[in-house]
Amino acid sequence: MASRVLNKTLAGRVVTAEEAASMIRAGDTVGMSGFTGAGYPKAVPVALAKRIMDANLRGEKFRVSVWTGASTAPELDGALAMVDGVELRLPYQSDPICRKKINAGDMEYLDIHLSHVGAFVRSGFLGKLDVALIEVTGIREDGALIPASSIGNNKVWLDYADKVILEVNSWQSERLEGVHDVYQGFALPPNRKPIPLVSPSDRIGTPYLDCPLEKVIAVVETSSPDRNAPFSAPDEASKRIAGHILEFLADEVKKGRLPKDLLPLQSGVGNIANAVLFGLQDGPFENLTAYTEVLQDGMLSLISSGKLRFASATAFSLSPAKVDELNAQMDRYRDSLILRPQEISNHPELIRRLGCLAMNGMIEADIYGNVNSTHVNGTAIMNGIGGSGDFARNAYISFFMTPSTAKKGNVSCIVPMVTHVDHTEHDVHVLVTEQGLADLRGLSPKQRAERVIEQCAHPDFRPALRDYVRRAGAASPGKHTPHLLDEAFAWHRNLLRTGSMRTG
Ligand code: 0RQ
Repeated sequence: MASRVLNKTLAGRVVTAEEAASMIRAGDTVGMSGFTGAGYPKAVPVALAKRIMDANLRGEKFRVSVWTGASTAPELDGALAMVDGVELRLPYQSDPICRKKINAGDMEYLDIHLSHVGAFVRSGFLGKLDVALIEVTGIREDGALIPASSIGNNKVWLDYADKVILEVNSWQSERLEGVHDVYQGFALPPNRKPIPLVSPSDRIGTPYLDCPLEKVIAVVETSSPDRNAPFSAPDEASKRIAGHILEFLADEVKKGRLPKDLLPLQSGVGNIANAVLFGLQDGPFENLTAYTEVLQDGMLSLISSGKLRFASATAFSLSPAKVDELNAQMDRYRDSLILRPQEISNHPELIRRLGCLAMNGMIEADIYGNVNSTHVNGTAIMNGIGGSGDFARNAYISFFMTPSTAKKGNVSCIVPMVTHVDHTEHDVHVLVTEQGLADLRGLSPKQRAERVIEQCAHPDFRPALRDYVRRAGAASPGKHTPHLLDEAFAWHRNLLRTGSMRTG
């Protein structure tokens, strides 16, 4: 296969993954590409993990700090965590080995809003970036980089790293060229200007990433697929959650509070998000748009059926079958989608301006509407906040969704007080479980408690929650948000002790 490194200078810097990995030093901070398992480097992290393992065997400590766009894959997060090679990780991960190391206290983890990462690096808040390790689809003759299946933080890594290593992955479709839109106008206060985007389809940048050639120390050629998981059909609870949301949206349109074609959709990843997208497929809404982080199978299906007019994101997260379909029909899809840097896909200014409808998963919510998206029982991280905070705080309507129970029905996902707060009662407009939907807009805390329990809690846990509210209302010293603090946490203590929130 012909090389995709068309620039002559960079063609002279092609090396093996092992040679490239040898250019990364112990203690370096490495900004890697990758967002929800798309567009992450696939060869150098594995070679680096091998190098770290060899160093460990010699009794030497060798760790790096890893910054990415969001979650990556076993070849990156898994491989490096397995050899204890990661000192600090940011901003979002969902890797089981990483999770274990973080929760064991063996890896530092900075769980920050996805939109903040670029700005924090530009401002110098996170310290120095030594190396950028970026997967691209190809390098043009003029040295311009054709981005891959995600953009994430690649621009900021390329701008701020001292040295750059490029992985040119021939598995990525060459027809991705032209899909991306890389905004060039980032600035720090007091020089920031309005970002000129008023519709999800606006192009405000260039199709390529750029990087001074002298910074590129190595180019590695690869040919490996993204971590594309096969698609699993939505389960019954997810379908019911989707049904409640679609009914609610139709009612908002009827009341004149949403236009007929709704507002730009943001949708998280996973079973429930997919179920909502599938529901939209059969629903009454036409001419939809999406302004979101991730384009999953359901989004592409909505585009191909003509329901979704345009989708803007920073990454794909597709099943192998959908990747094939996308690549085969890229010319058709190209006019209907854009991938942007995550500083733009998740920008609060733009989310607020567009009036996104934000739909994200959660671990638990409390009766007053505070949401925990990240921690199991208050201390152990699951994944991270990801982009949910960027969207929830700034959305036109912010939905949080979960099955009403977890762990075979032993754990209520509606509790008196969440053990960790990612989204406060002020940012949460609508809670949805398979039991029903609680519209919390315009309600006081006590009114919210009643609605959340009656609409969202599982019937098995409703009596205990009602009892809690009644007794808290009587005994709580403050009557605005009544609580019995010891008892609120007894729910979680029971879970720690017995693995269940059920009493008796
Ligand atoms: O654990 O698999 O070990 O049993 O949490 O739960 O039901 O499979 O749900 O995959 O949709 O994830 C909030 C984690 C939900 C996700 C979260 C346990 C449950 C299971 C997963 P097991 P499910 P999902 C877009 C926006 C934050 C980031 C975000 C998430 C596991 O949606 O990470 O929104 N969100 N980003 O058993 C104890 C409870 C539990 C519980 C669930 N109450 N107590 N365990 N679990 N509820 C994407 C990006 O930003 C990139």
